[in-house]
Amino acid sequence: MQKRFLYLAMPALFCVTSCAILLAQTPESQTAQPQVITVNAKKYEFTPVEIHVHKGVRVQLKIHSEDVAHGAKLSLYPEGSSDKGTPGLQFSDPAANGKVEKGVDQLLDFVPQQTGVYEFKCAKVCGFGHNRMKGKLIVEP
Ligand SMILES: [Cu+2]
Repeated sequence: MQKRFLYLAMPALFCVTSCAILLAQTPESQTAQPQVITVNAKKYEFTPVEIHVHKGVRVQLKIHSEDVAHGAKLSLYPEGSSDKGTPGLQFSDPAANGKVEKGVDQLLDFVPQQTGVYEFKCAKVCGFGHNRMKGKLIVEP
């Protein structure tokens, strides 16, 4: 009888313990609700072309291409910034910035650390107007 109880109790105890450990380990930045913004990209514009976010609030930009493959590459430093030390935008996956995969929405996940205007431009040569395909991310206090 006691053995049977152990067979039942041990897996349950294991479940409860591992769940508690997982919950305790999740950093606050992952549990905090990010500001999710969808940006539509088509030849040769981003909509919206101007994005307003707040310093310290995690942002998820979803870049959706409507025609050919586009993507966004965000400048890591605000316009006019001479300090090239710590980036003003802190990406969870820096490699995602400017990475374009055909048919897949690009996800840029970051926390703005510094106020200012950050330019973003199309990260994939998409035609004659590619060089003027740009937008602005404005980080407010
Ligand atoms: Cu382009």
